[in-house]
Amino acid sequence: MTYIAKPRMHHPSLTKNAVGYTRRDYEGKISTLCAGCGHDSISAAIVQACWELDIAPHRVAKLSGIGCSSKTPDYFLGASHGFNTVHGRMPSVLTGAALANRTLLYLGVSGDGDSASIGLGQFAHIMRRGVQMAYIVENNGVYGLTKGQFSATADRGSLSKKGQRNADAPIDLVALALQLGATYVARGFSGDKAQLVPLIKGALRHGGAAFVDVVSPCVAFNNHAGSTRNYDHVRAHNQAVNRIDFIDLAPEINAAQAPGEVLELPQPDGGVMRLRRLHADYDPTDRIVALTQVQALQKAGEIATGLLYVEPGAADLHAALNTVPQPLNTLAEADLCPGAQALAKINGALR
Ligand SMILES: Cc1ncc(C[n+]2csc(CCOP(=O)(O)OP(=O)(O)O)c2C)c(N)n1
Ligand code: SF4
Ligand SMILES: [Mg+2]
Repeated sequence: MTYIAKPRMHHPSLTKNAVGYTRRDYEGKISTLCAGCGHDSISAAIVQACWELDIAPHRVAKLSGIGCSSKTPDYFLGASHGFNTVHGRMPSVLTGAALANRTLLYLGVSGDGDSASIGLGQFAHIMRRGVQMAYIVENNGVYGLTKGQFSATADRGSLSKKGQRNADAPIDLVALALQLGATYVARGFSGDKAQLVPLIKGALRHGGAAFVDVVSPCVAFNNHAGSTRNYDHVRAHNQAVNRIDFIDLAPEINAAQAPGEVLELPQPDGGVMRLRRLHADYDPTDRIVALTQVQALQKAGEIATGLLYVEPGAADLHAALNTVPQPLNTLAEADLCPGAQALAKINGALR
């Protein structure tokens, strides 16, 4: 396959963010995905989120598995660190990288096949360990790359392009992430960028395991009538429970908003995330309520989107293990070796 490189020239008047980069600096190679694939819209949302958050591209490490979705890190953040792993194994590689160097921002990109089929065990353990990351699943209900077989997230009773009915119960990654202890759980739709960009920004700012499930139609194999992942079906059944209006560092109450309409969530970096409630009784800080309400909407045939759960002061794996702040490859022998006396003491305690 030949890649068409984008021209490197920037117009001098392009707007720069606070760290001196234009939006173009967050792009990657030209996409080779099918025209209209939802995954390309998610790449554009990631570019927008990182640019707006003033994240320097070289501070990000993007990791993925195998699939059309897992190819997308080639199409955004071309100046970031990247590792395209084996099918379903992105979480363990991300965990290792995050443990070795906690100074980078970790962005995991995966597909529903990659995370809910072959990689389900890995998905479970990265969520329960609380690895600090933004983990995005580009969920189309099929294995797009291998030509449209049902994935484990496909709804029971939905039809394949050739008319076969899916007999298996679906795995809902949102419900799983909630049960497994993820501390930021959201769902977006690739066709709603205004909702998706703030959800990704919130995940990148979160202090623990952040999971974003993005319904992302596959136009080649899963966009027909009878599929529950086609653009029309998702638009008709998308039930946003809230909207993140903005995340900023200077909280200011908007007097026009009714009491209780805006929920303010303090962030670890001193900022405040503000949620505009769309369902008055939806409480995104209560894990059990979130799980119940997401499943109730699902039973009614609706797709709950928005910030479904957040634990504002969440801790991560580094806090649990009490690790050093420096990247491990910068530690000298003196930092790593406690000395003969300390070693003798440890050995003595084990006798
Ligand atoms: C170990 C292994 N098993 C199977 C495959 C074949 N394979 C490649 S991509 C894929 C599924 C991808 O589906 P998904 O993660 O949903 O990504 P999509 O293409 O739909 O974005 C499979 C089964 C593989 N590459 N490696
Ligand atoms: S096969 Fe489907 S998932 Fe893959 S690029 Fe085409 S539309 Fe996207
Ligand atoms: Mg898929």
